[in-house]
Amino acid sequence: MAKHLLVTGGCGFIGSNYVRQVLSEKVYRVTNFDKLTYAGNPENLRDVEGNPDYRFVRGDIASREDVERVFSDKIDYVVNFAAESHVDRSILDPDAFVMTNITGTYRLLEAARKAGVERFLQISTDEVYGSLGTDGKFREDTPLSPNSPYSASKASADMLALSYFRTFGMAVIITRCSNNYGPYQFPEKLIPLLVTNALADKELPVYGDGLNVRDWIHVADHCRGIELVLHEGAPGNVYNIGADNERTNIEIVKVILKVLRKPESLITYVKDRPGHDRRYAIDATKAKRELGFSVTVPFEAGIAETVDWYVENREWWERIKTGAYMDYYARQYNR
Ligand code: NAD
Ligand code: TDX
Repeated sequence: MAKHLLVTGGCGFIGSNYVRQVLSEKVYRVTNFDKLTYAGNPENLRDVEGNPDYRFVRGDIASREDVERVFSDKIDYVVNFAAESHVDRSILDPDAFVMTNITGTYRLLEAARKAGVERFLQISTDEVYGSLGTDGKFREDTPLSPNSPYSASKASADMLALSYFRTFGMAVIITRCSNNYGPYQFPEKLIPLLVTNALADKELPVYGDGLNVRDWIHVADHCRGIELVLHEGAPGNVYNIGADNERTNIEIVKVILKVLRKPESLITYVKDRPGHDRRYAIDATKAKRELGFSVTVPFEAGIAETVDWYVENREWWERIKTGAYMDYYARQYNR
């Protein structure tokens, strides 16, 4: 009998890429449990809807009843992607971040403990480590020092998850990945925002001096890392995932303008994000040494292919960018 994998937040960016990848490579029964917030888009998985091994259940991870309902079926593995994921929104209104990222993770952990699942993988982020100066990288033993309501809520979820290993012996594992890029990313995040604005000849907003550094990985490599950690990772452990690919934001802007053959005059420096972390860099040595993790997508090829995806899927992002949520958000940020 195929194992039953519960993926939460599978209609979002990384979750939808992961569901598509595992359905094409593995024999699982996959349940995608998603609230369908502004960031959850059923279009992202339209192509797998007819797959007999796939089912969608709409529900909120922070609702005890919704979670109990989904756990009434036997579940072997949980991969928790469901989250409020955008730092700028957490600055405007942290409420949903606390509800989903902390309470929601707690509700899932509790249901998974009662159900006796084999493995529970919490998808965390490098942002829980805070901000780096010019040298060094985040290792798994770097102290947590989150700076935004988003990263503080993710760090809280990590602490809860580890407590379920230490207290109850549940097989909880955590991944902390660097910034992802690729198809189906909501166009509020830097790369899809830049690409879609440039395609519409709109300004490209760059926060502060544009010299903040992010460490970029293609979403397909992140998803392969998650699958590896889910099966090979040691319970109670944290694994960093990254591609050793640090870039300043302004470098990213220039690469995208070059690929699209658009003028640098579109670049507009805007007011900085409050509490803006200066630099992230992930040391993924542990996952490489212990699990044989490696990346397969070189940045130059990955970014060109990603830009092409947005060029070819204009309808997908135009529908989002003309929707109510984007209007609200755009008003706050004057875009
Ligand atoms: P996303 O915002 O694109 O998708 C989040 C998904 O979760 C959406 O489908 C949304 O509907 C769903 N969701 C939100 N609240 C929910 C709730 N209460 N109950 C059920 N479903 C809910 O996010 P993403 O970029 O795909 O990120 C996925 C995960 O990966 C998050 O946990 C995030 O913290 C983590 N992460 C993201 C990145 C990145 O670069 N995007 C990097 C590292 C880690
Ligand atoms: O318009 C913009 N202009 C700009 O200069 C936006 C949206 C962002 N930025 C800067 C801020 C950051 O330095 O670009 C960088 C990347 O910003 P985001 O895309 O908002 O990502 P970040 O804040 O780094 O967080 C992301 O990576 C870690 C994801 O959103 C998180 O979910 C993940 O945990």
